[in-house]
Amino acid sequence: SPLLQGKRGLIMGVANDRSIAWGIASACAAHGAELAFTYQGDALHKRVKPLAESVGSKHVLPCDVTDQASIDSVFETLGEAWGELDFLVHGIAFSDKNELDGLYLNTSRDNFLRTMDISCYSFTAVAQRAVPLMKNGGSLLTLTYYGAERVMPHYNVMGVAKAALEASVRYLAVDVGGKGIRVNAISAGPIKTLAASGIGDFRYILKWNELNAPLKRNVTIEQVGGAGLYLLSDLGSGVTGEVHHVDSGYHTVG
Ligand code: 0WD
Repeated sequence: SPLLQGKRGLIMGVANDRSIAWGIASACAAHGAELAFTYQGDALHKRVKPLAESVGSKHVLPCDVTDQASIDSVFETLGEAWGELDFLVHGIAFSDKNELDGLYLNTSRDNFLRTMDISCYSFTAVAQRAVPLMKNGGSLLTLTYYGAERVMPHYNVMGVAKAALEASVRYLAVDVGGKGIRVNAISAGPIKTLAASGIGDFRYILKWNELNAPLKRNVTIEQVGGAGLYLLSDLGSGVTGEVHHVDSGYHTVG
């Protein structure tokens, strides 16, 4: 039977049909969830709107997570339309691509702060607004990468931001656990998306993972979607504060 029947979820970070957030959204929709989507900027609206409509979504809202007023307005709208929220997916990250190449040593202060703001703090910022709407418990999910744990070529400041994001998953899990709200991250293997195209030598990283991961292949957004469904639904009801690897097993050897 559908795992998310009667549940309502907000999906943040769909840029197109290759986005990891879209893989998770598709799995949730297939299991009966009612979804709302946010998009960043007018250019992405025309891509996200048809995707959202294809899964019957009535709420497609602009949100730039660097702008607190824009975050507030999303949760005001959802509060009025739904009154409550069951789950949230955060698939948002950004860094200047000039610094996703070469040395971490050369990271600028401006890009360090911007990367941390968009890729780490934004999850805490949306959690702050989502928690009051999770009146019957809930599940918050973000996306991270192995570069948080080990040095990966060119991942640089994004690895530092993901390490902070993973720590924030643990702190948030403790803060909201008493309300029956769970907080987890999926550490996905490399997938060719818009955001990944900014990372230096990404094709090489994909090939490296394919050759060295235990499963000898890269992961798909459908596979991340399956793990997302588990963490967002009652199947994952005993799991919180976790960083779950969906990476063909690469973290066991890398
Ligand atoms: O290999 C990969 N693709 C992996 C991605 C491996 C492991 C983890 N991840 C993570 C990413 O770091 C990110 O947190 O998964 C998450 C989703 O990324 P994605 O699906 O790879 O990338 P994409 O489809 O580009 O979606 C990320 C989106 C942005 O897309 P672009 O490419 O336009 O930057 O994050 C959104 C935006 O839609 N975004 C913002 N949303 C609101 N406000 C902002 C912002 N300021 N900045 C970026």
